Amino acid sequence: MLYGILFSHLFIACGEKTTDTSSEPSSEASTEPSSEASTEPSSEASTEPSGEDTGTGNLAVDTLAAGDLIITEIQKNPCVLGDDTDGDGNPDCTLEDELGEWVEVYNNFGEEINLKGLIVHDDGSESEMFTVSEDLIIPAQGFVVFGTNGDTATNGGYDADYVYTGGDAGFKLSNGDDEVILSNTQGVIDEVRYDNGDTFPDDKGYSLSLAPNVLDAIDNDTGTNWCNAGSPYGDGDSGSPGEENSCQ
Ligand SMILES: [Ca+2]
Ligand SMILES: [Ca+2]
Ligand SMILES: [Ca+2]
Ligand SMILES: [Ca+2]
Repeated sequence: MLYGILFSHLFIACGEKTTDTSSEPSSEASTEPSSEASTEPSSEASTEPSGEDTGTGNLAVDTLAAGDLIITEIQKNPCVLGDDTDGDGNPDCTLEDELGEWVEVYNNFGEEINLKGLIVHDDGSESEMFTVSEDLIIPAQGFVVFGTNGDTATNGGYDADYVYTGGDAGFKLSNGDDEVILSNTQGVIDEVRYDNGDTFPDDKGYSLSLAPNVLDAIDNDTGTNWCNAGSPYGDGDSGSPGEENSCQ
């Protein structure tokens, strides 16, 4: 092999086969790139003007403006009540808080959206955030569930559409007061700032649920528009991850 290459180089170097070798590659070079160049860019260019299309038929997250997504449910204090193991007369949580947290978001835009690039964060330190790093389709008038743990055996028994454990995902839902903020490069799409039970519900094992008749990114700023979830899921907590809310 090496000898062959050396040999052909020698030939070229000696000028023996200059006409032969120069004619062959040049004809290949002249036909191939030109045909590729003529077809590829034009097809790409024709899809691009359809705007923020992600190439898969769904609109990109940067298309969204304030109110186009709505935070509808926040499981800040998952619990799954079990036996009274510490003997204080009250049943104890059997689910580790940080393994069972999740947030539900509703697509109010009217068209399917690819949420890749959505930034989910709070008002605190920069570590309390994550960016959706892969394609994540939210249907029109549909939901996605962001979960801290995708294992249904240890997360309280719900299906996460996107798991934010690991990487830059230090995102936690305080059991007191905290914020959930959805942003793209244009700004904030929706935010909810829940308090420590002053106006928002505050019961362990029940997700904070936006009343189903209040599907609005402004109205979800008001604590009294939220309720304790009215139906059980998974291992026994109450909530409706991925489905329309109900109130207790
Ligand atoms: Ca928590
Ligand atoms: Ca937080
Ligand atoms: Ca809001
Ligand atoms: Ca729900």
